[in-house]
Amino acid sequence: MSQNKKVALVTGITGQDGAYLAELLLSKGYVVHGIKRRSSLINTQRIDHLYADPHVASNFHLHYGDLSDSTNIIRIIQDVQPDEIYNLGAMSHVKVSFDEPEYTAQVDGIGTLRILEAVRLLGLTKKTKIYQASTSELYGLVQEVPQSEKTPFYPRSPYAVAKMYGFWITVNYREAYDMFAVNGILFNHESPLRGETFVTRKITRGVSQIALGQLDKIYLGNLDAKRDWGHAKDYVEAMWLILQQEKPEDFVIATGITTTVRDFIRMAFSEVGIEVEFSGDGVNEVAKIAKCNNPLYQVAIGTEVVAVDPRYFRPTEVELLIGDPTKAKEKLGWKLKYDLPALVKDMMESDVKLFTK
Ligand code: NDP
Ligand code: GDR
Repeated sequence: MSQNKKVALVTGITGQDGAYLAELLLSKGYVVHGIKRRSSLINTQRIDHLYADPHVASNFHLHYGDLSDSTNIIRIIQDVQPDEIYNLGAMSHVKVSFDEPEYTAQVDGIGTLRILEAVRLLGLTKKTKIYQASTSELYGLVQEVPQSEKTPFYPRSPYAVAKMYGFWITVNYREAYDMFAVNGILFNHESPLRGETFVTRKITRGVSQIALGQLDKIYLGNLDAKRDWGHAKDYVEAMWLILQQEKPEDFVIATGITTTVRDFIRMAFSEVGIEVEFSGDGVNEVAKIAKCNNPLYQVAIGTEVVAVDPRYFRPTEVELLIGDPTKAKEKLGWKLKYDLPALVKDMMESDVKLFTK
């Protein structure tokens, strides 16, 4: 029976996007293979429920692997013979990439080449379609707004530079070997499954804990940074749509709306009935409780709940991202189900529940 089903291989399956994408592909009847890294503690929390469901269990398989290991990648692709590969695996933290630049280049840059070259060497260029997880970080220092498929790149971190290699090697293999290899240039997307050190999740976790009396303050970096935030569930749908096109093409996936980190904080507090007031200049800035409209939470007016800590500043920052999703809407028929308020609500509900337990 499984011979008639499409087979997908997902790198980064244990991450935020890997988990949502695996769920989506299983719901569409795919056989899904994922590559996970060996770790000293179990790292499959985001996908454990996919094993638990007996209806999908036989369609879901995990392989140990690492994007820094060519032979391992070749062997897995040879065994799996995928129709579609989603290359989501990456050292995905921009700030950490300044601490681990060489490793980031190995995994995010050369890792992409390893996938493409494995498909080519194994003679799968006509069978296997490849999705590369490219990023709005490629735009870096603002060249134009909103940013579209035509906007020039100016990467601002070792992460973005590594992803720039990933982007162009994907384009090059498409042109050189006539492969269906494409980039989704995805702007920031978040969810209750977002890693805890990315700013949105750090905020929703922190705000939930403050409301519940478990934490005094959140320390953050650049509150002026502006991001185009969407929901990861909507964005994995776009990944799938990009691989279902007749012609291999790159697409920007974004909401088209940008918001500061400071306003995201306001929105998160507002979800638990708390108003905050900011004062200071971005370096010495703090936020204090101005109003609490929710009797469930005992937070005193005037309490300082957010402070800036320069340790979270980046040596070179990306100040403004705002994407133009016109091409994706027109050609893919891609539609957003979540706007920013719905995203913040989803994340806050999930984190309040998490910490209430
Ligand atoms: P996560 O950080 O949540 O997940 C990254 C995944 O990559 C994890 O499964 C991680 O494994 C895995 N990984 C890390 N290093 C390696 C390695 N050496 N070999 C194999 N796998 C590895 O990221 P997201 O899910 O948010 O993002 C998915 C992809 O999309 C990434 O490539 C990211 O750079 C890119 N992207 C993300 C955007 C976003 O806003 N979320 C926007 C644009 C692009 P482990 O669980 O063991 O750490
Ligand atoms: P980003 O996401 O760098 O855009 O990369 P992140 O959430 O880390 O930062 C967004 C903005 O918030 C500012 N910021 C802070 N960031 C973090 N992590 N922690 C803080 O305390 C903090 N305070 C302020 C940052 O300076 C930045 O301007 C994400 C990742 O998912 C990438 O893999 C992906 O490619 C891009 O999104 C699109």
